[in-house]
Amino acid sequence: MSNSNNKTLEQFVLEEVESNPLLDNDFISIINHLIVSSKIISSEVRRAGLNDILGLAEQTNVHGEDVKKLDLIANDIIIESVSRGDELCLMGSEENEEAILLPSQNKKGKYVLVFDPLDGSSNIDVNVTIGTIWGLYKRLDTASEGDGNIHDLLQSGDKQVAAGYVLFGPQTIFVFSSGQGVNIFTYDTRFGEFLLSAEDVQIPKKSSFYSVNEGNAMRFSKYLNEYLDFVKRESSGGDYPYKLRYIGSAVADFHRTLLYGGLFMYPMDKKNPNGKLRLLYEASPLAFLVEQAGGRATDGFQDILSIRPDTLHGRTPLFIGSSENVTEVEQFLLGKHTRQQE
Ligand code: P6P
Repeated sequence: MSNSNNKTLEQFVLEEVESNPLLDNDFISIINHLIVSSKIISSEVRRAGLNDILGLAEQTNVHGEDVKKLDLIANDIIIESVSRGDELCLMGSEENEEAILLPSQNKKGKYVLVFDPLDGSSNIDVNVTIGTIWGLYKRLDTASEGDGNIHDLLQSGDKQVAAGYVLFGPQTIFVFSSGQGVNIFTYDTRFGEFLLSAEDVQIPKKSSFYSVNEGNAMRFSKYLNEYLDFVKRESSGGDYPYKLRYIGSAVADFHRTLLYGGLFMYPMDKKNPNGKLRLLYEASPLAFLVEQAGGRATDGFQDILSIRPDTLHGRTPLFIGSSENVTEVEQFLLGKHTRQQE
């Protein structure tokens, strides 16, 4: 991971397109739309306590979950921003039950965008880091010029052209990869620009952090609880016990895992056999990024990037992070863990 000075995200993307034949000017435009929406959402998030947009929007989303006002605002900002261009032919959002068509007057492009406009929304009212997660695909028939269809959205994560997230925390940062490594840009309010702050980020191969809501442990499988017991035991080598960190905002828990290493998981349990996180617009984009950084992401048994969503809002268990930490939990889940405590 190297730092760089004063290179803006726009300049960086221009260079990427020059070096990657799979990318084009439409890709540049889409990133620019996401930059604009991220700056506006950042402004709304930072003023949330002042302009009466905290609290529930007296609505529930397609999953019956209480929707915070900021969720809706962020959703509208992203849709409005990307709809200014003609690069997309369809969108999918956590906040919309159905796929989102572009305005009829727009020429339809060859990309489709999926996103969770504001992940971690249960933390909005208590000023904990939240963020936007997005994934970008080419439509299945790039020669088509009409609206996209649901099949253009329901693609496995390994088909992503690019993926990223924007974290609204102590800093506002824009993290993305177009398949050439993971890069981090920090928003400098002096210039109103995202500036490159870390290039080609690599996740540690192994680390002693684990991240899970242990409050659900009574609903976890026997094998997963054996893993949770294992990582809490003292070891002579000093690698254990692991340290538990859990924010309850997947995008923030993932970002810490990307930089410090270890394992973030939202497992299956007796009440939620597919876990809680959404495959298309949460797990797949994060899995794309972690693999670009040298890490792994699985549902416990298969790579996340190989799973094709059946529906727009389908859920998946998620085990994501350092390659050795993911493999370690996988061995327990498969009942194959034999190494005794050192
Ligand atoms: P729990 C936030 O609401 C979210 O969707 C994810 O960002 C987060 O990882 C998860 O839910 C937290 O869920 O059950 O631990 O509160």
